[in-house]
Amino acid sequence: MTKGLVLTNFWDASTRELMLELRNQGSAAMTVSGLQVSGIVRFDEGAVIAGAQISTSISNATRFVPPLPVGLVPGEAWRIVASQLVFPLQHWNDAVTGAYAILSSGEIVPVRVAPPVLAGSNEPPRRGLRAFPAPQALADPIAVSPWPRAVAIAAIGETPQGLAPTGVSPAARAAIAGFEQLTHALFPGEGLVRPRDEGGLVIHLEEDADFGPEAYAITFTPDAVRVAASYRAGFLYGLITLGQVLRGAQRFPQAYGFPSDGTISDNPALGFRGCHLDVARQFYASAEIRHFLNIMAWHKLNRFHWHLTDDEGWRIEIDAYPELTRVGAWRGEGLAMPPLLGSGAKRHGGFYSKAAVRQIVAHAETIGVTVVPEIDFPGHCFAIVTAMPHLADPDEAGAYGSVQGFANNCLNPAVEAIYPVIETILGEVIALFPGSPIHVGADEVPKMAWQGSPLAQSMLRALGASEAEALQVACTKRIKRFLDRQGRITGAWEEAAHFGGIDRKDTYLVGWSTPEACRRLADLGYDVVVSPGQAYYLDMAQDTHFLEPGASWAGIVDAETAYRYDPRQGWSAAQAERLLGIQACIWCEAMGDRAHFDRLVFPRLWAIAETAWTEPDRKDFRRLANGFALYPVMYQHWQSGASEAAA
Ligand code: TNX
Repeated sequence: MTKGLVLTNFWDASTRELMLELRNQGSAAMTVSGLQVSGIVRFDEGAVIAGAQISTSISNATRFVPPLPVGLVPGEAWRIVASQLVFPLQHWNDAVTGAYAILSSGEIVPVRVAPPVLAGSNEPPRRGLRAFPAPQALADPIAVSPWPRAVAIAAIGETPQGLAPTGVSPAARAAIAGFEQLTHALFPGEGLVRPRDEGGLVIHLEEDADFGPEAYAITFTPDAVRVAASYRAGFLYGLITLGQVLRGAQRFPQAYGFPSDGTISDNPALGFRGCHLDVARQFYASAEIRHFLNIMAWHKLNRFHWHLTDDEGWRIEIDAYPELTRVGAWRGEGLAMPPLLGSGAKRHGGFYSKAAVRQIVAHAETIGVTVVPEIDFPGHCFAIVTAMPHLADPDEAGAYGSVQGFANNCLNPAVEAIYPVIETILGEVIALFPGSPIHVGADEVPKMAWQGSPLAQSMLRALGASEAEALQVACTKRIKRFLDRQGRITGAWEEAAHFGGIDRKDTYLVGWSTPEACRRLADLGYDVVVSPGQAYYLDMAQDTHFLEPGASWAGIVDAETAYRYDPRQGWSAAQAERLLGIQACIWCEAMGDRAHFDRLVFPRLWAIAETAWTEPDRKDFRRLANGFALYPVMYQHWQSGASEAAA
């Protein structure tokens, strides 16, 4: 039962003070003896707190206690002021987003968190997607993104009522089935695919031996359309192009049409066209994942990097260790995992059962997407360490902290017992993702990790090294050898190249810290997926303004900046041979509010998808942006307020 407690964050950018005001807006008096908060903001050691003391703190989960229980009659407030924060707030979503109070009776009471207030401003914080203007008539008369390799339209004809694809080869038929599934899911009730009897224009899918796996060609004539391809993916992409062209012509006839004469021939610039989603910080139901996969497929993205584990949660069922999800998938008051990143007292979270994973993998396959699971070792392991505390070095003394403020959040590479556990976990994961690369993390081990572990220190001496990262790489090397034996490609973040690095063969690394770091991976002989935070991290804010959501440690990235970034810029021909592709990353610290998801992910994902597919000299931001109003988004959270409607 809510009792009318409301928490408001007041941020003063000039003094860098955050005031948390807990007000009793109910009708009964209460006595409060504690306030538990979570959000992105952390009240690290060093922060100066007035009005309360911190009684417990794990990353962003903080419990404030007053010097004496605070009696709050209706209308009264308890104020806590924090200054000298190690990470001052940059954007409004950095504030406290989840809270509950502990009454002196011991009762736990939910607290409603009001939108933050910025000192000196009466503007509301921005949430949801800016509306996109209706497309205008530009030089290119068809709506397609990513833009194809070659487009030659001789005439625009009448717009058909729908498409009736037909084909006899197994590849063509599988593509038709995938396309139907995709359009029905993304555009229910539009009748994009319909039988001839209902006005569907016949689309002939014809197999031709000369096409690459994802290539296709379309020939338009007044009576019929032909799609030629050699493989299922090529047919599917040809159909998606036609589906986009049709929707453009139907919805915005002033801007787009459907050709009656002409050709499109197409082939992607890059083979690895990825998007990553962090389901550990915030959990996403299977239905959300399926919808997101559909959105990816509509823009011809073909790799889904599923970040299934992190400090804040373990999201995949492992039969051998049910505690991983029993403990690691749920956060809440009184649970081993505290409420984090906006979750409250009530048990919050979730995980994917094996059946759910199989369904998602099968669905992805149907629409041309390979799912790459990531199980992050040995860093970012607070959830597994919490679920399996016996994996620590029993003689470890002291504590180290991660960038995200978790203590002792890594598996210890010097503890032999971790390896059979890792192999058992990966064995089960491998069985769920037939043929996929397996990404094993290997990122962000704290510099001070394992300093108090005698086992780790003697392993370091044996390696002749002094830095924790050397142990991390040794651990990843061993995991890599296991995956080699299972016949799988190993994926990892860029840190796996440090200290000599893991074996190059059957490996790809995702570069994330800077564009230069990505290029260096190529120099070291790794296949590289380029995903620098400065261009492709979709949790970065699109504007410096405090009331704009997002993070900014890697920079401010609007859609045009993301689009103009050229992943090959400065690469030599030899380096470029190592470029597998690019990937957007959706880190989800801020996505507890799904309005942020829509605002941060779109339209930037479409911009990155076009860079992945379209050759640099064919890119055109004006043409791409002209079509934004056509593309499906996740949640339909649109920004309210007319003044910003046409940004
Ligand atoms: C860095 S990039 C991380 C993530 C965070 C992200 C937030 C990388 C390998 N690690 O753990 O979520 O920044 O932007």
